[in-house]
Amino acid sequence: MKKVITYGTFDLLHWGHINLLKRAKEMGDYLIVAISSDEFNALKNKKSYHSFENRKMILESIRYVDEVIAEDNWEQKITDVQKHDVDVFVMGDDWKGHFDFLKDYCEVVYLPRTIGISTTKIKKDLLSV
Ligand code: C2G
Repeated sequence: MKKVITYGTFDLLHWGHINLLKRAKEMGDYLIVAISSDEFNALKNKKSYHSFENRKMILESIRYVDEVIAEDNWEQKITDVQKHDVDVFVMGDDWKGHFDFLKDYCEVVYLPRTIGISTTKIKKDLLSV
């Protein structure tokens, strides 16, 4: 079984996230999503609208997602890849190059981001309604 992993906050889930999750799942048979905890979001200078528990519940309901784990820090990726026997690490290409150190442990793939949508854009657009 080919296992894929990806990481993110996935707040205010939108079609750009779904495009990423769909393509990530198509790269294997089993997709793990490591979702940023509220505390880790603070480290990323992000404040989620939905709590970790609710973002986790939403992600677990998506047909492409097989397992959701917590992302608590920047350092856990190598351990995650080894512990979960991951074959492919996938991220949107806004992260291109940032995680190349994982190439010693698994395949690393950066997928084109979906243009025209982001959680930040949603928040901004709603403010101007
Ligand atoms: N994404 C995308 N297209 C968009 C928006 C997001 O492909 N229009 C992708 C991002 O590239 C990322 C994933 O969806 O791979 C999740 O995006 P975020 O929730 O913004 O995650 P981020 O804050 O980038 O956290 O350790 C890695 C970090 O946790 C990534």
